[in-house]
Amino acid sequence: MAVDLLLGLQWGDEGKGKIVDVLTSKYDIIARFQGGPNAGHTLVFNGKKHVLHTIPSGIFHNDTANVVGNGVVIDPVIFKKELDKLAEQDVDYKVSLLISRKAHIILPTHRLLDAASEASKGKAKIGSTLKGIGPTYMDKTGRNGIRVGDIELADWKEKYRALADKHEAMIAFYNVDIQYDLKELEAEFFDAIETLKTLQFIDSEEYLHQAQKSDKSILAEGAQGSLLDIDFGTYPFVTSSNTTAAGACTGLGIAPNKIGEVYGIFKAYTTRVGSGPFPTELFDQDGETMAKVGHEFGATTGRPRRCGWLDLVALRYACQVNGVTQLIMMKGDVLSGFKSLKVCTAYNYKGETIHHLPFNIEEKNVTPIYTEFDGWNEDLTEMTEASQMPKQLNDYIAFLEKELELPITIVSVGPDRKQTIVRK
Ligand code: 2SA
Ligand code: MG
Repeated sequence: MAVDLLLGLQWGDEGKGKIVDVLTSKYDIIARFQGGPNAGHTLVFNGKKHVLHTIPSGIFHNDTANVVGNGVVIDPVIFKKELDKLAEQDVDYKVSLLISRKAHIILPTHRLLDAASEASKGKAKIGSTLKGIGPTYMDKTGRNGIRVGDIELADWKEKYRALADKHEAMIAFYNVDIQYDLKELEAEFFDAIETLKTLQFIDSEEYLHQAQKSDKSILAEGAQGSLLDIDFGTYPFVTSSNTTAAGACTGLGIAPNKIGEVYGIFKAYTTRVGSGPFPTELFDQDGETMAKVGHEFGATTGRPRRCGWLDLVALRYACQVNGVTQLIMMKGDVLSGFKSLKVCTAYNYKGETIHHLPFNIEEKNVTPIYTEFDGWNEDLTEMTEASQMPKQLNDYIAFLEKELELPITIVSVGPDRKQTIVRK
């Protein structure tokens, strides 16, 4: 059976967690393929909010297996905290949570290196989540990393020491003011490693291969968004993994010809957290309204998210890179009450109209060209059927479908599982 993918098409926070949770009943296995505790996947059900960082969003369903793939980076300390939260809600993760031996481990010094690197950049900082993501992937591609499978081996602490010592020298090299007590951080780290060891480690590519052979249904869950992809995003203001469809192949060991549906999720407007270009960003009342009504704060760091109009140039690009087969539109409810809505359909790039994402989308090069739409006043949050949706919303959706040449099959009208309209 083919493996379906679910990916964010913007700069993250599109609502992947909610949709994975909604779709989970259709799947036997949910598998995360990249990123780590920089992600914040928010799920709301039974009136309660749950935020997951590293653990796949299928964990609240009893019959679903949840795989943390080889492409993921794991911080044992944060992972342990996530497990504690799940235990508080009586989620029995011991059976359903499976971790790839090939996933890399975030060390305390990776986090410190992230902080030192950001501090050294001053105003040019990436605005990372400070979770050690960049330095951990650097050690992975530099062939120095420590993997989950290593902690089962007798000599792994020697390897750890050598790497941590090297990191300390690198931190000193940055020559920035970072205070830390490594002994204390290590005590917490090694304690969390013991917790990690109580979980099921697997050779996840083999597990997923066998699952495919026995016709199990698998959904690969992305983190962050396509415009944060290390290759295709707004480099260098990106994360350090492939967030796009190809990342599911390398991050889980799934062959490209085994991919089925590619669900692409986007917000009805755009948000971004951290630094970097954002052509349709708003600095006015409209942007403030989106932030306020949409509760646009980072689910991991609490940072306010920047808001702006929907950018179809960027969205089209993301659909192409990912091979999206169907679209899911989130947070349409946040736009209720706007007199008019704008959608960016092209850029004025150095005086020329273009429809593709150029190498450099810095503000000084790019001015968005907008199409304007009438807004709607109806509250969407109680709607459950497509037939209840206001005409202006239908017009907005029809325009997006035409421009993107893809169907919008699900419209989400609130954070709760129940606030989900299936269109076709
Ligand atoms: P990092 O930490 O090295 O991956 O940061 C690099 C850039 O990637 C952005 N990034 C994110 N953007 C949106 N959402 C993310 N997850 C959290 C959330 C973020 C939060 O769900 O809200 O709580 O702040 C996420 N993770 C990484 C980051 O802002 C940098 O621009
Ligand atoms: Mg998020």
